[in-house]
Amino acid sequence: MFKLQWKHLGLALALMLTLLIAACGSEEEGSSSSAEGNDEGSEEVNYGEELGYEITGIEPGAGVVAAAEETTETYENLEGWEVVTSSSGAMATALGEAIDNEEPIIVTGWSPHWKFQKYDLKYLEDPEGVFGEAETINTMVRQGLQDEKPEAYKILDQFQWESADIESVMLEVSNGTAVEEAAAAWIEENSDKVAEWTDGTEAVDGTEIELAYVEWDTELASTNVIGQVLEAQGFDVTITPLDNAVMWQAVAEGQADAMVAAWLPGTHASQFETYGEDVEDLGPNLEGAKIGLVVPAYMDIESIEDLTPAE
Ligand code: PBE
Repeated sequence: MFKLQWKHLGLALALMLTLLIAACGSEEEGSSSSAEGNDEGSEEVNYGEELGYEITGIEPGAGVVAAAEETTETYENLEGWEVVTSSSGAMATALGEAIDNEEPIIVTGWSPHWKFQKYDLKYLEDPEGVFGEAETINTMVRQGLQDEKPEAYKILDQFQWESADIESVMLEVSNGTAVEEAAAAWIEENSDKVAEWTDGTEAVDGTEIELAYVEWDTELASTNVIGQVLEAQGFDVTITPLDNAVMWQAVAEGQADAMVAAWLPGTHASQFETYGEDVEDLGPNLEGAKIGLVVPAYMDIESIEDLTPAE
């Protein structure tokens, strides 16, 4: 009696499984054939299904992740979508793998970044403006730095470069060069620019300077470059990688002397609101920065609004 029941159950389960596999198989076929046949317009491509309704994020503390999470609430068509956080490195690996296989992927992206030099990518249009407009990357120093370490203050104040500069350092690093080496090479090749940063300052003898940063590709490059420039002027420089909010807090509370990683007005708006009054804003060290959702150019989609909600 028992045996018989089990047997029936086994049969029923096997049947269900077969049906399920068949259903999944036909669904997959359906979605891939619509992805290939793009003559019917981008609405036909259900990337959401292929992506499991997931956006590939970076570190949880990043402003671009917070903004991406906001898009899933602002855009009705992103109902059921999720931003999966990891690290900037993991995002870059996932992007590279997707591109190698010509698969779809949506990442939380930003410029300047080497990925735009290495791959053919595009920002998805953001008609609701969740990611904001062009941004600047500003230098923030602790209060009292000007009085206590005027030479460092002046160099940090004069530090300013272009997207092409930082991208060339980042590209080297992404190709496997140690960041210290890439920074040193850039400094050597750009002595005119560096001379403008140190203009009017005198060398010091071992004054300690603590720079805070986050291990984003941009910040790794900029912090190493300005750190080495300070070192060449006689400073004893320590660079400390922290979480985004902790980086802001460290400068606000004076544990760190400075950071060159404040993305404003949008990306770090909430950190600026919390800590802005306790730091000194030395203004942009780079203009024309941007954040948003980034996809490979081969994806048949132009706007965040083209994505379809999870079923
Ligand atoms: N980023 C790089 C940071 C700022 C610098 C865009 C990943 C962020 O989203 O907070």
